[in-house]
Amino acid sequence: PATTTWLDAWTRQEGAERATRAFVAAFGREPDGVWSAPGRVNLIGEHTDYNGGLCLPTALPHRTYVAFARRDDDAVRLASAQRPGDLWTASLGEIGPGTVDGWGAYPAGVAWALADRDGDGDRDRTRDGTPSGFDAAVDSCVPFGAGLSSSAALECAVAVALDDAWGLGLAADRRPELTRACMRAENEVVGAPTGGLDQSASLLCTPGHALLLDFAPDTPDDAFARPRTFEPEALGLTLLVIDTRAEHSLADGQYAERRRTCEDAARRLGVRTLREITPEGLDDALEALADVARRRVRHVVTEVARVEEFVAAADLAGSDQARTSDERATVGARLGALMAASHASLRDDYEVSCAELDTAVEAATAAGAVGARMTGGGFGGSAIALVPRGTEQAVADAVAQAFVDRGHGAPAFLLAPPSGPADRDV
Ligand code: GAF
Repeated sequence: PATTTWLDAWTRQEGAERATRAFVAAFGREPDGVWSAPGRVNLIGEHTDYNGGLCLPTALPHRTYVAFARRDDDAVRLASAQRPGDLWTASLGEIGPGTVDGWGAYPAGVAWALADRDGDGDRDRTRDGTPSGFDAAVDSCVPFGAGLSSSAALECAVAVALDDAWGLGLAADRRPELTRACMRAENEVVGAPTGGLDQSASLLCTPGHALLLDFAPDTPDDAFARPRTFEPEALGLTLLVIDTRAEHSLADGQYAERRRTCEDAARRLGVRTLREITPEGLDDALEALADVARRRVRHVVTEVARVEEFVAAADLAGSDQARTSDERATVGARLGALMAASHASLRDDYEVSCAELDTAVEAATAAGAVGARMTGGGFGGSAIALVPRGTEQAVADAVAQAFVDRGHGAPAFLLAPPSGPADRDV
């Protein structure tokens, strides 16, 4: 029989204490403070960010905690509770594209990007003068490699720490600039060609809401991210996350290949991004494309439309129009149907699902979920399911049993009430 493992989020206090302990053990002094940032799930809008499309993430209660202290010199020293005794070191001046690797490239890349905000290659001056080096120790309850943005959580926690340490003032009211720095770290220093969903979610989500992100190229910063109603509990539903524990990596060639196919198709169609293709214009666009590109483009265009429909249905959930239990059930069923359609499109047209993700979605749905889908980049990682409140354990048990029956390794489960963004803890 299957055992069902729940991955609980730490309290903010517990996370801060753990990171502080790791800091003291590694550096023999107290940190200046602790900053943290959440992982995310994406409710719908997958592989749309780098196509100028829409995404709808929520932040997890699971966070990465960074205990941090400035240094008087240029050194960057990083410790992780997951790798006791192992220090990652570099000097600030040597960090840049192609010069660092390993896990430290994520935090170091953020420091590089924040020290070069104008992009001219010279270090920008901060309020306190030249950016200083720093010591940082990391601990996290965001599961690694689970498609829940553990990398972005690390980048964004370091970004808000550096924002304070270097007196940049971006976290207060210019968070999209922090988002761009974290994206540059990931794209240019780590070398993963990701699209910005994860860093935006970790820096911009607000508790109790989903975040509607608009990646259309000319979107101004003040229209880029809008909090939207997402109250599954008002519909008698709970968001369940299923970490399949199937290996997932974004630096491998598949993600980059999908992105390249979309960019080539956009060029062929004479548009800046696939966002410009409307559902009405889709058939004409598909005629101009060969088989594989045709399916990839069909996914992107239909997925953007599904985000719009999902947002409209989720808005209804909070309105007077969904007062009776029948009306609420109709809205829940609509959200679920859109999730199911998104999964089918990612599986069949975009080809980024895998056996474990399909098992998770099928088993959750068979056990009563109103809808389920893979979330994040795919090729392993996590799925999400909207399940009737009170059935979380039963659905999780059924999914765990299906994994045993189909010979997959054991999955793990998380509860994911929409939570808060990157911030200072102590
Ligand atoms: C990964 C990437 F990092 C995001 O940018 C996004 O493209 C996602 O896959 C797919 O929607 O999480």
